[in-house]
Amino acid sequence: RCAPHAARGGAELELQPKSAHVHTLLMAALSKCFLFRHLDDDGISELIGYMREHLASEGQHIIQQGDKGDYFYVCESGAYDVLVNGRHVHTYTADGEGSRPCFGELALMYAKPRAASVVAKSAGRLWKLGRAGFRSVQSKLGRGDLTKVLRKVDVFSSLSFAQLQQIRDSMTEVSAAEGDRIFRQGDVGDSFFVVMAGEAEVLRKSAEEGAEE
Ligand code: 1OR
Repeated sequence: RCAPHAARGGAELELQPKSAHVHTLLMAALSKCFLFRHLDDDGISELIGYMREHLASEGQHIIQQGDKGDYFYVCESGAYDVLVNGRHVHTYTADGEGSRPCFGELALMYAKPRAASVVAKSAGRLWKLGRAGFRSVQSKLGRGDLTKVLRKVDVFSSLSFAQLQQIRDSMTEVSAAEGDRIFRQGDVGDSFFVVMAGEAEVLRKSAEEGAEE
């Protein structure tokens, strides 16, 4: 396949072939990742094409807390410490036994600063996916895929395919401009939404302040 958004994403959206070994391990890692569970194997293969190798050296800061999000990472080998405000909270370890942890999704998904720092505890090999690749695949949902998304929603999990198609057919497409309110906290809930393209930010009033955060 060719890269349709090459003009916008630049080099990041050039598909780069991977060895069979790397393809298999990335396919296994990404299909387990909840972010990509709505994608079929072709969608995941496209993501893999957008991924780039990152060789980590011991002590290297892969992610710095507070930075803008640029990449999402899959660990092929090595161990990676997660620090929040300098405090160790977790370690990701790729053990060669099929455990290929992923990290760095939060800032890309929610357009928020990095929530933690990630530091290589040892040398290792990572695969990284840039924001443009992440977006281009996230926005590739057609109407057929909408049924697949609905199937992943917990409250719909007991419905048949025909029932899901009925729900899908009763859905209408709405467009929003930047800054538009989709709904407000406290409104009567009469619709639910699937984000087909773009980003939606969730704001909640804190109990004391009453200001949205
Ligand atoms: P990110 O894009 O914010 C840092 O960049 C990444 O570290 C983050 O995505 C997650 O993928 C990963 N809190 C925040 N980020 C974490 C945490 C974490 N663990 C891993 N990451 N924890 C809460 C600490 C109060 C630890 C939970 C075990």
